[in-house]
Amino acid sequence: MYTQGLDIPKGDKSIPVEQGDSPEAVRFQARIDADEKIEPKDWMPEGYRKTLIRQISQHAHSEVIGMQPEGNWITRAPTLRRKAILMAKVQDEGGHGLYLYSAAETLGVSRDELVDQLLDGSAKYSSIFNYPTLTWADIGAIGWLVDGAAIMNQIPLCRCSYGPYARAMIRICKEESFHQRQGYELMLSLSRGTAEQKAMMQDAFDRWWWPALMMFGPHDTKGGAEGMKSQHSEQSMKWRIKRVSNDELRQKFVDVTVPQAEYLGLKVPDPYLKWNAATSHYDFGPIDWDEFKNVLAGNGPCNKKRLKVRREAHERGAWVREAAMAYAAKKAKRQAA
Ligand code: FAQ
Repeated sequence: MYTQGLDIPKGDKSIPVEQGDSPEAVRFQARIDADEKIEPKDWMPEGYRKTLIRQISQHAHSEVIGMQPEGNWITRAPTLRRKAILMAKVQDEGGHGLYLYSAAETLGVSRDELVDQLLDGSAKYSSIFNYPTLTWADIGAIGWLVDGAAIMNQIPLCRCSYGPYARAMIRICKEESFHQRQGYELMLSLSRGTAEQKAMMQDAFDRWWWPALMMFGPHDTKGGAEGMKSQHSEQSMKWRIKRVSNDELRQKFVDVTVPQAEYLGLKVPDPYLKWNAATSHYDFGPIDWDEFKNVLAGNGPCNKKRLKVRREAHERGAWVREAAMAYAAKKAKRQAA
């Protein structure tokens, strides 16, 4: 949708590979510093364009792969109301993927290229979607924690310097906010249920808490496993693609979520979790970065299954793409006649 009529030059040689301190680069950074939005046809350093394609496409892939863990429960939702909500939510995630692929396309890359990178396993998507949904309580935990973490990370992206990404994020955040609330409301009803339901909720919370904290990415400064320092934050913050650092967002998420867990009667699975009156934040224990690295390397509990399902869905959808292309060609021919 965004790309209609944009005529973006692919691999345009007039855009220098290195931003350096050319007059264009200086003007570009001044525009960023003045909080101006950068639009698709504006001059931009190649590194800025590549960083955006990487981040936006990873984000799009996450939304699309993220449909699977919850989609797994649509046929088994306990009531018609819950089923209708879950179907709408999963559909929303697919829609988010589409807005994001469209935003990435404005940077001169095609959706086909991006989808191929997902299917051949060379593109990343969020670590969180490689964990299984074992019980119905996982659906509540995902809405509350995963969408909760996603909103925490994505609200600042509404102020991202790149116009098409920032505008896509505004709509996405509105929908994510509904998703988070439905997840919390689901947990709230379990918290008022039987002892078995409460135990199921605690079990889901125990399994999703740490992976949710990993969603924010590596530490701003070195910590945990070898090499687990955010590589892109410094430059992305300078370009105002990212507005708040990984660790700051993670801390905000912990501070907001712990009281919500307590209200539900849940125990946070972290022996080091403690309110720190001096900093007015919760201190929390070390993240298992080896687990994170393992998931990113393709060895999480569900990585292989997620990609297999996605590849099969893509193959099964080939006839739809072919039919759409044939229809577009027929329409174009009629218009030309
Ligand atoms: N998983 O230098 P940084 C959702 C990678 S959407 C996998 O800090 P950056 C909605 C990172 O890509 C969830 N990889 O990187 C929903 C980089 O690798 P690379 C997705 C991760 O980009 C809910 C390397 O580590 N949200 O949940 C992860 O500056 C329910 C170094 O990291 C977004 O994508 C991770 N968790 O910061 C859907 C938001 N963390 O590319 C369905 C937009 C880091 O060099 C159901 N993205 N890596 O090979 C962002 O804000 C950023 O890209 C970060 C990472 C913060 C994720």
